[in-house]
Amino acid sequence: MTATRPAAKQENLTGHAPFDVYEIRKDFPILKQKVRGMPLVYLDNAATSQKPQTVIDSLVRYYTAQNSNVHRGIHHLSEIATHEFEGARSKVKTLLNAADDKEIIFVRGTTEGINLVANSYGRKNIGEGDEIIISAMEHHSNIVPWQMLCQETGARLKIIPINDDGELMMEEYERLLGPRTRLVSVVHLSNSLGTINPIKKIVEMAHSYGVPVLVDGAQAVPHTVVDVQGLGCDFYAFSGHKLFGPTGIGVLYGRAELLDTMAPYQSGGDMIKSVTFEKTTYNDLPYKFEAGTPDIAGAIGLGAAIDYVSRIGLDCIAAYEHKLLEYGTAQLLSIDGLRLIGTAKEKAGVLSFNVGEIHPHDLGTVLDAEGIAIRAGHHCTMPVMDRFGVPATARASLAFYNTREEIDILVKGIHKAIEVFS
Ligand code: C6P
Repeated sequence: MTATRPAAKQENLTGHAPFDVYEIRKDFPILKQKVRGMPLVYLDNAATSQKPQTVIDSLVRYYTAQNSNVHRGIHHLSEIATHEFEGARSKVKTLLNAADDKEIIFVRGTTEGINLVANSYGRKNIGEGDEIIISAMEHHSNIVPWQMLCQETGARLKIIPINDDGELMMEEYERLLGPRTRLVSVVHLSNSLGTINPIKKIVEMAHSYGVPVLVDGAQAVPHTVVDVQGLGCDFYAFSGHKLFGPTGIGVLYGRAELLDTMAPYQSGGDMIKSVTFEKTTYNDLPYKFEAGTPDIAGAIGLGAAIDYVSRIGLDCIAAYEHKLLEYGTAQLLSIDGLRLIGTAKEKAGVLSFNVGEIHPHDLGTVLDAEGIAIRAGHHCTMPVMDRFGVPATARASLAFYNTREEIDILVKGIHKAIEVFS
């Protein structure tokens, strides 16, 4: 967008190189677009984020000069593709601070990562009368796989409730943990409330009962520093497309010790060592869980996205976004009749709100006419909507390329919607 650049354009946020949002924006070609004749204001980053030129270039380079299947050929191109693909795995390992590359499994996204654990770990270790703990702020992809497992096995789902600010009620969690608990699966950063959950504490409490923990990191990985060893979690899932990478690629981190005990989720090529009609021997980690030709270009693009955010620094990104969230919160709360949903003390860049009696879809339509992209709906968290007694919210979700000027444009757009509907 062509926002006027404030005099003090550079901010030194964490001791990294000065963070210049206007320079950063130049790396994202889509942000230069006009939408409905207006400069695009993209505030739907929780749904999917935009891609820097380096990610786009990595895909073009792969398909132009490197395209080949991985782990199969002995020819030159296959060696290059395999090297790049496995290089991307190492970048994910470093990003998450996993102990070993073999703990990084490429999947389609967070949804597939959770389904993998439910189907493989779940089917083996969870039975009739056992309990799985999730929370009231989960995305449907961290509810439905467990419901299906419960239906199949006779296990029961237990829900950690949330308070009026959208924070987990930790004393209730403590009450739910017990000898029947077999797994805890919680979101790190809520996509509809912005709440950042105390994962380290959640893991410590579960582990005191010998219970493993899966973390849905779909929204956390693009906006915070994640250290799976520091958190102590057993599984951690995220999606490449929310981390400024391509769609169709994601990651399931799993502790090798647990992954080794689990059966393959899908079967076919690449996940085997040997096959006869009598017997098949499975491959080692991580290939045991990667049946068929993977999304090679997607993984390479994800690697490029990791390089990009690492150069800026995820701590720097988190600090910038936090300031933007504070600014956005203050601006939105200055609007008469606006109700912010999700006011946790520990919060990241998600602004979910309702304005008077205006339906979020109507609000979204007025904003769209101004070139502003937000999401309106239940955000695949219908139980959160029920908890707060609303059918839907309007949601502006931030990324490090968003600016204060864009927040101001959003606020102007909301005022326009109020005029239209009053
Ligand atoms: N949330 C949103 O607009 P996939 O679709 O597999 O990449 O990610 C699923 C998912 C899981 N957990 C959380 C916390 C999420 O936010 C999402 C995706 C998008 O909020 C699309 S519904």
